[in-house]
Amino acid sequence: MERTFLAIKPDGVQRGLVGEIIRRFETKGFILVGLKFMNVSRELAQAHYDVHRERPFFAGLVDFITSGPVVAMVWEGDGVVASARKIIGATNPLNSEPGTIRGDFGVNIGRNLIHGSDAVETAQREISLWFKDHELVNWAPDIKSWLYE
Ligand code: D4T
Repeated sequence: MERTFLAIKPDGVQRGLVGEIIRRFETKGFILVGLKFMNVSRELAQAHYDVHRERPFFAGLVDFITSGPVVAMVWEGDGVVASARKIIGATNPLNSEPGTIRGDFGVNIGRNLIHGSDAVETAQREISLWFKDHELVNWAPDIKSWLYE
């Protein structure tokens, strides 16, 4: 089944939004398969944001993601990559719809609370960058037949 990588950024952690953010994916019906609370090394931050290496905001992005602990997660479910991006909202919280995480809790593009993989291939790359195989839990919740036909 499809998987995505999500990370609650240091602003989400500092603002006490960890439970609120996780709740949104959990109650939607996605399945948590990986979770860790961690400080991010500059090496990992640079690898994660490699596509933005030439962008003017790259250095600030690396400084920010390494500035405090983050919650790194892997979630599973049909269509979870695109659906999680909808739950998260547009990159700039000022443009994010109310009801999305960024729309409800953010006001600044440099403090947009959470990262979510933007495509299935990106998710695979990010999951293997952030998690070792043995850190992912393969399980099926007992309620799965009430989530999927
Ligand atoms: P992430 O990758 O954090 O989930 O964000 P998005 O996928 O929604 O957006 P992105 O990759 O284009 O940007 C990554 C990260 O950089 C910050 N950013 C972005 C910024 O500070 N200034 C900018 O002008 C842009 C475009 C916000 C998210």
